[in-house]
Amino acid sequence: SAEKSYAAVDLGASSGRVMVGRVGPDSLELAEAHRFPNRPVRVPEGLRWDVLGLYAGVLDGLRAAGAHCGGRLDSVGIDSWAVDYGLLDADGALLGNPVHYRDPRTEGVAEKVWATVPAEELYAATGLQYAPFNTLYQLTAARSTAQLDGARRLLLMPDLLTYWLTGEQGTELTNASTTQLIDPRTRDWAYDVASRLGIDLDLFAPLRRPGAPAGLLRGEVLEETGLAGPVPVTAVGSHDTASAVAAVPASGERFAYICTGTWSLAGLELDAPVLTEESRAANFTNELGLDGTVRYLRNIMGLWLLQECVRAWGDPDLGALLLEASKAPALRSVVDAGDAAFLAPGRMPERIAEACRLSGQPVPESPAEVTRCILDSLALAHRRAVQDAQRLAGHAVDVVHVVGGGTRNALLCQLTADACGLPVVAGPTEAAALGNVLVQARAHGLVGDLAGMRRLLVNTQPLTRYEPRGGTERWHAAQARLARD
Ligand code: LFR
Repeated sequence: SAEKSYAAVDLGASSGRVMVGRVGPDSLELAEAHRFPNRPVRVPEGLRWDVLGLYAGVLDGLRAAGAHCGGRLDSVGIDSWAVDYGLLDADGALLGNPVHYRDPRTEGVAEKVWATVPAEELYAATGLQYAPFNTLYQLTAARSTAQLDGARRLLLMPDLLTYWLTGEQGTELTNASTTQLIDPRTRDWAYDVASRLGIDLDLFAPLRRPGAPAGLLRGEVLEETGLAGPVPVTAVGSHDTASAVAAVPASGERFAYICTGTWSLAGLELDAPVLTEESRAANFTNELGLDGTVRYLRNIMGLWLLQECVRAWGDPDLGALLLEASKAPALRSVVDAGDAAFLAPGRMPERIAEACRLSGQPVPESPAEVTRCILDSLALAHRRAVQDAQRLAGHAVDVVHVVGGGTRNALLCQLTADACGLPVVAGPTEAAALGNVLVQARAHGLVGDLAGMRRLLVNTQPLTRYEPRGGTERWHAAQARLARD
């Protein structure tokens, strides 16, 4: 038939899922085949990913995906969070457990890097915002460790899983752009930066672009999943945010997006990077997207703040909590949701209370009050990112698209519309999986360019619109409470 079935493996910081996308010339349907928890593990040497557990989840998911479509899949694509990697020895065996980007090993490392390549030069050459976990800093933190010394290959998370599935190695470009070792103008390695910092680019497998073939599922994988071969694996925008932005159901160019989930990634899609000093000071990043696009955005802590509180409170009912939060007084206290001080896990309600106290605001007490403080703070950070991005890139917008897990949070969507003073179009929730599926479909000739992919989304996916309710000056005033130079 004209309809094809694609499996999208989408790995997030707290759960992984395997979705089946059925795509026809005018149709697009997504179904969840399998979902599994992703639990980081703290061992004596630090915070690590359970990569074997993830791979087992991927295999279970592919089996479930096959069962959905009579054992036949037209292709498989993998995306995950960015920056993290596994190291392989000369025999191709994994060396140790991949380090979690929230592991504290990168504390104080950036200053050492900047002593060799000043922060201004680093930004001009790579366009990446400062985040302690950028692969560049992770590799510097790992310098002279037995593991890195013994490594002959570095594979980013989705590329590592692809390697295990197919036996083929590559470095997918959209995710490579989060290493801080890529030049966003040439879309190739930042050779000069790497050599000055003593980072051996031969560790990386050759670059591959979204849509490129990434091998066939190995015989053993077919056996274990019950799939009928051959099943090609296709490189997608393997950075989850690249896939999610590809699935922003925008028409035209005057839009901002916010990819919500553990993180909020808020910004613009541009055709060229913005590498000015002003942009660096505002901590905007230039990650690479599909078809020569640039994801010009800022990382905001996102629903991580709430997830960590909910964990500390012993997992109360989220629906009830959000309902109460919607009735709590608005904008009573806010925190800077962009602050890297919230990066590490643990004691989140106390850390938020502390931030309110330090900025001279009322301290939220009940879970509902803390939740309201978090959502107001996120909406405020969304507003700031959307406004700053427009100014810094000279690119105006009239709508904000919210995609990802946060679309289920109606209060967050409404507050974001209010704060931005712009309509919010919320959906799709599974944007990363949809972007993943659409890039596979495109590689197999089923859909056209990025605009064509987006038209298909607009015509097939349920979207919810939130109008701003006025009162943007209150958000402006709240921002002033946080302002520091
Ligand atoms: C979102 C995301 C962000 C990246 C962060 C860490 O899932 O991929 O884009 O900055 O995780 O990898």
